[in-house]
Amino acid sequence: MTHCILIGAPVDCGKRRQGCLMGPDAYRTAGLAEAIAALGHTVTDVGNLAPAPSDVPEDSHLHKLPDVIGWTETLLAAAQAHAEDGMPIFMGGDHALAAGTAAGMAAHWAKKDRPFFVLWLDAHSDIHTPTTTDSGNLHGTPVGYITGRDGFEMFPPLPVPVDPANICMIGLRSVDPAEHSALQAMDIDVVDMRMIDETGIATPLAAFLERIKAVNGVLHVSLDVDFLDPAVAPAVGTTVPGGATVREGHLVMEMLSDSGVVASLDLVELNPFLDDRGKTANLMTDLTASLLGRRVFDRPTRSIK
Ligand code: 4U7
Ligand code: MN
Ligand code: MN
Ligand code: MN
Repeated sequence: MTHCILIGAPVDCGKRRQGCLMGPDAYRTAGLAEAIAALGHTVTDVGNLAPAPSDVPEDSHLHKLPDVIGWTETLLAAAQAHAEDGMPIFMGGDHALAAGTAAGMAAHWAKKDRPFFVLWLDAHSDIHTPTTTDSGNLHGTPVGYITGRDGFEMFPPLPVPVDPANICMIGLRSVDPAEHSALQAMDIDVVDMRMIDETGIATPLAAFLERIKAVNGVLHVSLDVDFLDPAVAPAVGTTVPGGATVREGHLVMEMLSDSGVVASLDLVELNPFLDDRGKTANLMTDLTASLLGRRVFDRPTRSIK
């Protein structure tokens, strides 16, 4: 039994297309809390947070920089405050929020002397810095921030960097040249769609989970809607064809559930304005239920002679 803490983070400043601010309420409408409670867990919804005020001036290239910085400050604090009580589930909001959530969780687990890992489920690597981003959209930079890359001097000081060797990215199929160089230099575990096609998604994920278990580590999962194929998850601004299937998504979540290492979760980039009769919000809710133990059968279901 897990105590789940639902935290609304209606962050909508990490990119130009608006709508992610409705994300937390779409998860509430889809029945996220009820789905988790039905699995025997306890759930508290703490409501929606708001960004801290920021003195940093607007930037001509970086979209809504002061807002992103304010949210980072709020979520750094919220993650550390709630991590003590159970499993924080951050209902986004765009992916800019993960700068605060993942860095806050890293700070919490550093105090407990537990090795900290991040699983990044995304079409994109989000490892830009304010200096390398061409779009100026800061939802493409949270991995840059949490790994302590240069260029984030105007952001809240990073409490503790995440070791790039402890990050695994699965689902990649849109990586900018500057991100490509950074990934190669940084020793991040990268599983692109081709590798998923060739080996299946379970093989690289199992290897990563074994590494975490071997050192008694804990895992923060950051699930971007665009990890999934846009045909099954249309409610996202940054659609990239050729994404994970519904079953690949569930398999990842079921394996994460079995591993017992997941400490916290981001649900990001859901834009309910672009959804098709709640289909994406429902799928993200079902995936979260799989992560928290929903099963059709306990394995093995039967033995074949
Ligand atoms: B998301 C992009 F150029 N790399 O920097 C950029 F392709 O959180 C996309 O993964 C970033 O959705 C996508 O703007 C951020 C682009
Ligand atoms: Mn992302
Ligand atoms: Mn993405
Ligand atoms: Mn770069």
